Amino acid sequence: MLIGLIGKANVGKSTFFNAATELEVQTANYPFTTINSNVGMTHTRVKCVCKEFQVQDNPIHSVCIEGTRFIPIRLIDVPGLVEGAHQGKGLGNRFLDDARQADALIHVIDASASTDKEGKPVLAGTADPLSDIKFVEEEFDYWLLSIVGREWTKVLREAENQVQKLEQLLAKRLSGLAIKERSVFDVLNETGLYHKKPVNWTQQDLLEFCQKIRLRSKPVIIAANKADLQSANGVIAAIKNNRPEVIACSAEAESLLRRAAKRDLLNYLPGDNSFEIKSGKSLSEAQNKRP
Ligand SMILES: Nc1nc2c(ncn2[C@@H]2O[C@H](COP(=O)(O)OP(=O)(O)OP(=O)(O)O)[C@@H](O)[C@H]2O)c(=O)[nH]1
Ligand SMILES: [Mg+2]
Repeated sequence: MLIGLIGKANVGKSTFFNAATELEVQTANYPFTTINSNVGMTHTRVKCVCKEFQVQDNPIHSVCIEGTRFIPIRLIDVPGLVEGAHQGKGLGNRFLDDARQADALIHVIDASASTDKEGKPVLAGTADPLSDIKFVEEEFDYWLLSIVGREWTKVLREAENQVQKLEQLLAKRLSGLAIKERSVFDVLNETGLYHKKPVNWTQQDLLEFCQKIRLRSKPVIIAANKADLQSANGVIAAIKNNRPEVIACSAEAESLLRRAAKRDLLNYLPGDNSFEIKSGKSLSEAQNKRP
């Protein structure tokens, strides 16, 4: 399983990646810190069946810690997007090619509203994370459009020949993106494009096809990052109204907790809702400031 971390520049994607993988890629409070994609391993947690079935852990495939099983997942951190990336703004959107095999996406946003559209730091609470979600999704759709629409005349010719069905022709273009013929078929039907000759498709038809294929083939959750900052509270509540898949998180807090747990200062398993300071451990004043 491969999960792609996408989002606007400077929202905390690489900090999230570091927290999840325990690697140390560069992070900084300015846009385009990441120029090349990073790949690492992380885990998803599920309840283990070891106790129920009285079976032993098989550490080759995953790890069980106190009844919680950690299943390995590959994570890819890509450079940030800005509005107009498909027209070459910022670093453009071609680096999304690195995440083309992703089975699902985590769309990281700066829920504290402290970065503008270009990812530059601004006063917390003054930016617009809701419109960021929209433009990042649009940039993703434009990237898909560049793949589907490349040498479109070739598709038109092949469609005229009728050797292959339309869903086969389009699925061939999308095969490198882990998108199946069945999904293409369903989207063609859902949009009504199945019965419209490709020669009559408008640019808007192509874009709508790309939007629908993204929604179907790249499930996404929104990670509302920087939730440790007060300005994030109202933003997260507002996003939840129309995007219930949003999950509040603080990549920086997660990093700190993991490091402290490694140093045996805390009882904390990655993904726990809370943590405990181990008895007998004395923390410094700075460490005592809980995230
Ligand atoms: N308060 C707070 N700051 C965070 C959090 N996560 C990241 N940051 C800060 O946000 C800034 C940007 O972090 P990065 O991880 O470099 O962001 P990015 O999205 O990878 O940025 P690009 O690679 O430039 O697109 C850094 O100063 C981080 O310390 C968080 O959970 N809370
Ligand atoms: Mg980065």
